[in-house]
Amino acid sequence: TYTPYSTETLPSYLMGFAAITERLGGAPASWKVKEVGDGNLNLVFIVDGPSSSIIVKQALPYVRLVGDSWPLPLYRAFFEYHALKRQAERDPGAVPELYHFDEVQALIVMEFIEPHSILRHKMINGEMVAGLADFLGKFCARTAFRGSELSMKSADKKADVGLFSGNVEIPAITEALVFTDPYFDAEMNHHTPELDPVVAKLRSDTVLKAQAQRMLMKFASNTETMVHGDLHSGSIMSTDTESRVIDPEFVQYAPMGFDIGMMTANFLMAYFSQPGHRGEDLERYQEWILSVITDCFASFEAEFKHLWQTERTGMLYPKTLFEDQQQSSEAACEGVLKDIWDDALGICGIEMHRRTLSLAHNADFETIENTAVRAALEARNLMMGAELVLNRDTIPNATGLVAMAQDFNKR
Ligand code: SR1
Ligand code: MG
Repeated sequence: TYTPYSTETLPSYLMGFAAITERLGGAPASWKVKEVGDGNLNLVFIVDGPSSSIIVKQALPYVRLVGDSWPLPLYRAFFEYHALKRQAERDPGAVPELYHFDEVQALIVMEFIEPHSILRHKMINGEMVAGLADFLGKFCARTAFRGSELSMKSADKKADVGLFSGNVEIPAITEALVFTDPYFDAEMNHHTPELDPVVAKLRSDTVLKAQAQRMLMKFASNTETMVHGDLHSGSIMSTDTESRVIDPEFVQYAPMGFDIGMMTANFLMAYFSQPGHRGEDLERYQEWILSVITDCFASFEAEFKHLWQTERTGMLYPKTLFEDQQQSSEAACEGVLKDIWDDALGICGIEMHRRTLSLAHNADFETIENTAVRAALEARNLMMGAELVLNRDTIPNATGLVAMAQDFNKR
């Protein structure tokens, strides 16, 4: 039966697995166990042995952030495990290596990624990460392309959509918390009090709400590819030169623009929140964040086009239709990229709203203690989010997107 482990009880569970014992080295009594979960849902342990360290992630049967009044199925660990396996195949080296999965205990043992730390904390501290945009653009492009029928056999893709459709409650969190709750006075919502007038304006905008629901309809029913589903700066770990993606328990099949759109929103929130965190190097650091956004889209586009040319083996846009027509194939690829861009901007705007108005906020803004300062920065974020949801068709490219951010940053 399922038992949530503690720092005291975990070693006796782990010592039952020879490969784990060998990996950690030494006697179980010498292992040091820390619980470090700072996310909203799970237990996360670091186990240090004389030879190496590992991560043990165990799902709890409820939402940790809220408590046992909000039950959540343990089966999400099964989907996270399968997501990690697929991401490792689609972008080798991008995610932690898997060592062990226990479905009954809803528990995954995996690589301890060190000396990396959570990107969100690095950005709040004003630290730059070389190669970040290139890595993330490629990760989004490779997982989007290789998880779709541009690459996969149609039968395999459909079987996988079937497998992941067994996950209901986790997408339901996104459907409510991301796409719906920000736009009305939902029970678990909260926002900085000084934002009241801006929030009232957003919630009275029926065109905005209709657009958000239109994006929800796509998210819930469009199974283009397997997305990470929660790709924000808390799901990325970095050193100054190297990055990895973690934590895909919100995996589902969804539009190809979802991950890059959500990630961009989190970079924009890092950007808008910076005046609350730093003084003299503010402009330089904000410019770096914007360069991550433009470079990320450039890397995404280049990699997607490369995969289009070299790995288009699925039933979508088959080479038989385009083989002697290089130009029409390129035009078709541009069309797909245009749809991804449009979806990414829509998701981006909605994510900017939900992290300021719904249940789960970002440390980028939350750690700004002066609420008047915080609200002024959050207002820029909210208004730009609305502009993205309402008028994304007027933004031609990432240069236009960051120019818009610079404009809102002056308001
Ligand atoms: C109740 S879960 C709240 C949020 O935490 C996760 O990290 C997801 O972002 C989810 O929306
Ligand atoms: Mg998470």
